[in-house]
Amino acid sequence: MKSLLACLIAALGVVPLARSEEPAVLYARHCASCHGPDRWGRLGPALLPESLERLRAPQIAAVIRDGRPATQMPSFAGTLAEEDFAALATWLLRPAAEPPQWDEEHIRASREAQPPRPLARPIHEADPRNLFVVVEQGDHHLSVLDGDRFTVLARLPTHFAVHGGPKFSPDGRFVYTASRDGWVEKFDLWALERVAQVRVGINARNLAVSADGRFVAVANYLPHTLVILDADLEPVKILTATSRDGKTESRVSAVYDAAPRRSFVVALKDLPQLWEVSYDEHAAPVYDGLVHDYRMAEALGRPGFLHPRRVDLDLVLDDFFFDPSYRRVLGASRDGRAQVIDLDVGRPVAELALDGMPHLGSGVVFERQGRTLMASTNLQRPVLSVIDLDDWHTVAEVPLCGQGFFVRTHENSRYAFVDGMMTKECRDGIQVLDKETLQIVATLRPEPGKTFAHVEFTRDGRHALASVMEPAPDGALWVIDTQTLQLVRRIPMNKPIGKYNVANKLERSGGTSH
Ligand code: DHE
Repeated sequence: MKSLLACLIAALGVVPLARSEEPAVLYARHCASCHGPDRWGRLGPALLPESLERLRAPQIAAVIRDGRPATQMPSFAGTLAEEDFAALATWLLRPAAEPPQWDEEHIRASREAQPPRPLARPIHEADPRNLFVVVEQGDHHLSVLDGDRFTVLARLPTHFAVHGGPKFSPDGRFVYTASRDGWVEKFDLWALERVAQVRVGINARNLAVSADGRFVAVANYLPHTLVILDADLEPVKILTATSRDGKTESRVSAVYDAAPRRSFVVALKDLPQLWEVSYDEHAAPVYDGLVHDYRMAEALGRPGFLHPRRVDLDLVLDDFFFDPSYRRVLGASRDGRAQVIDLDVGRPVAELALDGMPHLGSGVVFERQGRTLMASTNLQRPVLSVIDLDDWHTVAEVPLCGQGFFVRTHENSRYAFVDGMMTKECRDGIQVLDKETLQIVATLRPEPGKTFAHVEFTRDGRHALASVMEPAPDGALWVIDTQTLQLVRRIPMNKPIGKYNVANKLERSGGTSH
């Protein structure tokens, strides 16, 4: 199977320079391996009028020529001729041969499930709360790793290009993944096997599992839906993301579980709104500014349950961070503004002084000198911003070697780890922040020249794992001793990307994503 590598090779001009061929031929040669032969999306997003509606041909041409910062979209300048950019852009705005459709019938028809084995305990000896699942993008596998012995218990095949964090059931036995081509899979970490799968869309973003374990919500770019499944991946409800008047649709950027609120919070890509969808049967009515909504909800007798409450914003925010109470959402827009939204009052309550493009989604929380702070990287500026969560002021901007991407810490560690995986200069080194002095005190660079990124701690915070994101045989996980900062073990893997510890996620450690 061709991969992102094929795109990069094409971008680097390893294939012969193509000049003024038919756009369809150019697409098949340079774009299809990432965006799919049918333009329905694979590792890259769908490229169809339905998903590109906000972009005009010159803007699309510019993205093809220059690439997109902080994504895996490379620049094709030097590979394609100037006239090819415009021709391809115009061609991409034409309808696809096969119209993209994925409704409830398709979803139901794609579902396969088997009852989990009746086990009293896991079939392995590892601590089930200290397991890691590791997404290996090289050959599309999920590795299950014993977080005490650092041994691989199983490698389970997944669908193409799992993206974003897999999410655990509240008891930690099951893990759910979403792949970019719309497949959701459920794996049993006790029996070490897949137990269910369903395709919920053509181009999916991520998923969230409700804190009570009853629902799995999946955000789709295409179609423009939030799909709510039950724990066995049966569809329960499909919500199309529309404006209040129903006239404008939006791609759904991401969905998060706001456990203390018993709701999903949903980011939209094309509308200045966020949604809150309660999974509490006794949720208060959703007034939402719509009289008929309210009356209908009252008539149904379950006024707020699985019903979107729309929160109006001043701008489109699609990268989110939640404060520990989940009452406040910190959101960033693509054009570099950041705001605090109070979900209880349903509006923005503060602006954040964060120039550039803060990567709030990868932020972490930690305590320092009696204050609760959050730290976020910035996709445009080489700084780590540290913000006081009580009054939103910026405590420090810690200079980094280049723009940071992921940041991680743990309650039991004095350090936070910041990678620079999207930069040329710093992609092979992880910088270590002393959370007390707010100074960078070390850079870990075990394999110079190879991307080294995405840290996750063990349950006790004593060790951390980080990826050498290279295909086999060069890819690996390194185990870091978080007291001495020594690299103590190398575990070979095939382009490992993210890794996720069961207990840290379920116990909502402030040092990691949830
Ligand atoms: Fe991600 C999480 C969006 C590109 C690896 N990424 C997320 C989440 C979102 C997001 C909204 C949070 C969802 C969650 O965890 O439930 N990612 C985006 C983009 O918009 C972007 C920039 C463009 C795109 O292609 O979609 C993007 N992401 C990438 C990559 O190129 C990465 C490095 C490699 C890949 O897998 O495609 C990548 N994203 C990740 C990882 C997480 C993630 C490893 C989970 C982080 C975590 O620790 O929780």
